[in-house]
Amino acid sequence: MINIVLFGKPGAGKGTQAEFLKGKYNLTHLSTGDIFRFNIKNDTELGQLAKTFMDKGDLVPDEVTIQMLQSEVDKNPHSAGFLFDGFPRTIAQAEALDKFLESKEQNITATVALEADDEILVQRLLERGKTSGRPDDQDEEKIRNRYQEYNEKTAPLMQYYNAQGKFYAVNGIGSIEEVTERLSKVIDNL
Ligand code: B4P
Repeated sequence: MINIVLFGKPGAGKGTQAEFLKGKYNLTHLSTGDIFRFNIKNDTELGQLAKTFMDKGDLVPDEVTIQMLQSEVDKNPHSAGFLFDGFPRTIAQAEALDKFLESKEQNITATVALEADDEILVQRLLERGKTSGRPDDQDEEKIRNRYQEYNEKTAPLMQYYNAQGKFYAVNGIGSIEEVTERLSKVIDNL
């Protein structure tokens, strides 16, 4: 069983690459961003709460996100492994994930980061914003806030997983196929 964390700045291509990797490695894909957006679309209580944070480009509070992720994992008891996309995004989330997996006698196999320069990613998100309808992609100030959140709260996770000998990074710039190839090389060698 392998459990992979797909890591990277907003717009690095986590969601894009997860679409390919989940099939290739038979993993259950859990994207916290997608789950929040599903709840927003269906106007659930969780969606209404998440929307107030996401629309500004802020992270959704840990308690809510952790609980939601755990219940999604529990919905897939026969999974051959998970691809965590956009989770964890804080040290508290990473610690909670380690503890939760340990309680199931599992662990994170590897965290693989997609690396890219902020300015290229801002352009990608503004481009996506023209068609995605996502409020957090349409305003450069909100996009910049997402990078600030990343730098303050998410970037320390590189050290967290590095200390466990589980951190790998690949270049996220290039064609989608080239990036999939780079990620596959890392996963195949785990
Ligand atoms: P997410 O939904 O996780 O997404 P993301 O950061 O926008 O980007 P991703 O890296 O998946 O980019 P994508 O493949 O789509 O987060 C959104 C928000 O949800 C967060 O800001 C936060 O508020 C909340 N949230 C989610 N998880 C949370 C958590 N754990 N805790 C708290 N809050 C949480 O790619 C982006 C664009 O680039 C696309 O248009 C794509 O087509 C393009 N692209 C991808 N790869 C490319 C390539 N190789 N070349 C050119 N373009 C490429």
